[in-house]
Parts: sequence; structure tokens; C-alpha cells
Amino acid sequence: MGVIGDLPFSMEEYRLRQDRFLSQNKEDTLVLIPTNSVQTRSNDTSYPFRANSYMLYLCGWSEPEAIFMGFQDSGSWKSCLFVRPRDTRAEIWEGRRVGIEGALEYWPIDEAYSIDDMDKIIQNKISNSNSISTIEGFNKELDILIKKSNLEIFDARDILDDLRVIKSEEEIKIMHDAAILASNAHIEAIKKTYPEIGEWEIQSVIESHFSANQSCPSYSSIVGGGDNATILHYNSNNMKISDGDLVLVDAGCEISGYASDITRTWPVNGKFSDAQKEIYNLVLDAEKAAIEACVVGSTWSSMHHASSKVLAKGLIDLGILECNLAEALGENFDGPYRNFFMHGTGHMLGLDVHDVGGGRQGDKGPERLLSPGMVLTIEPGLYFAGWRSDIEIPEKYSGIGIRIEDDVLVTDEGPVILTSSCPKEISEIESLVGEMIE
Ligand SMILES: [Mn+2]
Repeated sequence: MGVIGDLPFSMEEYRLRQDRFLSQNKEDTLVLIPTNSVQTRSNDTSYPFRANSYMLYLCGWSEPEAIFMGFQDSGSWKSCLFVRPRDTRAEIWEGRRVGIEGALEYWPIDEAYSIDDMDKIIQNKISNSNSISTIEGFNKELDILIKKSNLEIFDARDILDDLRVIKSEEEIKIMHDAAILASNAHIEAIKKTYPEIGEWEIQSVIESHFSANQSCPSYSSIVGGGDNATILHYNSNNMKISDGDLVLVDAGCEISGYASDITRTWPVNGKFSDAQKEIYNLVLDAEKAAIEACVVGSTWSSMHHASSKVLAKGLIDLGILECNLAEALGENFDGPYRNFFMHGTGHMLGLDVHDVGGGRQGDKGPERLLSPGMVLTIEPGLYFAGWRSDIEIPEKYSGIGIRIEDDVLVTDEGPVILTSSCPKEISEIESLVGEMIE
């Protein structure tokens, strides 16, 4: 979004999203969707600003201090934006602003106002409304205004999340681009890996690839060598990786706000040991089984059950679990196999890397069924932490942590793997490791 008005989607697409959202509200409801606030990193420096995903979804506005407002006016919904006004002094320090006129001209909205006038204008709109639909917790000033109104308050996410779950053709195209970019970054990292490489060096290869393509990480890159791979959200990335160890790399990028999310695990010396191969192929089989389960009409948890069954059976076959399959799985998929696979099999993917509407956040009501246009990750893993003393692990598997993750689009014709260009078969990976090392 470097050029003013250069939005990732057509005006028609934004208008369609707004219509679908606003029309589900009562006609006397005032809709107020704020963006995120700038967060201080230390003293007078801030974290890079990243707009709220709901704001990006509704109108593509990426500057801070903005509020999207919707209200009914003589029978039809109007969409408005409160934005920072142009201010030469501020722009000299902080960068260009689109301003009110720019917003009116290039953004999919009907009216634009200065954020400095929000109090007065919103008070006036409140006096003509009977309820408010909003997302609390992003703009303190707005939250106070809304509370003072004493009107009935609805959580706008109840409508917006359902809309965001189904991706349009245009969204899928961008997500596919993000998936290919992250796949290429992983391939380059695999090719540049050698024994004793630093985790940070692999991180640097991956993230340089993102920035060279005008992208950025969609979450903190995880590069864990050996035992560090058994820490699920490890991101210190500050240790060297020994000859004979695996490295687990979970890294994705963002394009126009849309995330990709890939994990690959490979041996730094280019050769899986027999023990590593056994676990790797087990995780790979589980991953493929879960992807196969991503069909229209199946429940959200069916892919988790599919991968769990493969993993539990494999753990028994390898002698790691000494029980039958039913016992290993447990009554609610909470059996002892969870000692080695302690996370979910996947999550929704979109404007947020852990996107709205999936198993993680969709706990209300009946289980969501998979539908065409959903994009989710499939990422089973097995972790044998040498540092754990609460469970027993055969010595030969100690220090092995493996996760394999792809991004999957659900279609009427079956699952489509958006990250399919990133190799995951043992033979493919072994031949790539170190290919770009002299
Ligand atoms: Mn993931």
C-alpha cells in the first residue's frame, strides 16, 4: 500500500464486504470499528504499526488513529472513516498521511472526517441510535464514549468473523502469493544450511527473502535446532545447530495483510538418521491424512482426529507408547499420545495468522463445518524433549522435534495445498540441504 489509493482489492470487493456486514445489523444500530493503537516499544520509539485486521477487511485503511463508522441514512447504509488530518509538521517526522480528502477520493467510503472531531460527531450519531455494534479494547477513548451512551452494545465480530472465514477469489490469490513466497524462503534456507550453522543465520535467510520481496514475517520466525525444536513457540534463535541435529523452521510472511504459515524440519547435515526418519515419516503420514480430511462438509475437528489416529498408532508401533490404540487416543483425543503432540492440528489462516472463526476461537455454538473458500493450516508434530523429566522417552528419539505445516484451501474439488511448492519428502529435502554452500 505504498502509493496513495493503491489498495489490494477493488472498490467493488470492499463495498460488497461492507454491504454484507452492515446489512446484518439492525437499522437503528450505529457501527463503530476502530483500528489498533500505536504501541510503545521503549521510551519514545514505537513498534511498527500494523492496522487492525477488521479495518483492513472492511476498507483497507492502514494508518493509525482511525475509526470505521456505519449508519443508516434514509434507508441505506453509509460507510465513513475518521482519519488523521493532513499535518505538514507531523508528516515531516512521521511520514505522509492520506488525510480526509485522500480518503474520500481513493477509499471505498461515503464520508470522511477528522479523528479530532470524532467526539462531537459520534455523540450526535449516538443520540439518533438505539444500539451500537463495535469491537471493544482497541480505542480507549471510543470505548468510554460508547459506555457513556448507555445503549445496547453488540460485538461486531459475531458477524464479521463469519464473513472473514470464507475467502474470496481475490483474497485466495493474495494468500497463494504469500504461500509461494514463504515456500521459496524455506527452500532457500534449506539450501543454505550446514552443520554448526546458527539458528539466527537461517532466520536471516528466510526474512531477507521476505523483505527482498516487499514482504515481512507474519509472526516471529521460529528456528529451533535439536532440543529447541521441542519448544513450540521458541524464537530466541540464538544457538548453533550441531551436526546430526534437525532444525525446525516455522516461518511465514504477509502480503497485503494476509499471512502464510509454513513449517519444515530438516537435518543440518543433509542426512536424516534412522530414528529421525521414523519420526519424520510418521508426522508426514499424519499431515497427509489430515489434509485429506479437509473436505467440504466435514467438521473442524475431523482433520485433528485424522492426524491424531496416525500419530497414536505410530507411537505404539515404534514402542514409544505401550497400550492399545483406543487407550493411546483417549476418550476425547486426550490420551497419552498428547505427551508428544500437545497442540492442535491446524488453525484458520487469513488477515491474522491464527485467523478468526476456527477451532481456536470458534468455541461458541456448534462445531464449524469446512466450506469452500476456507484456508487453514495443517501442522501435526511430535516432540521428544530431552529436557523433560515428567515423561519417559527412548534415548534414540531424545532431542527430536518435528512439525510439518502446509496451508490448505478447501474447495468443492477437495483440498488444495497452497504451499505445495515447498518440498517435504525425505529424499527431496536431503538433496536440497547445503546445495548453495560452496
Ligand atoms: Mn501455524
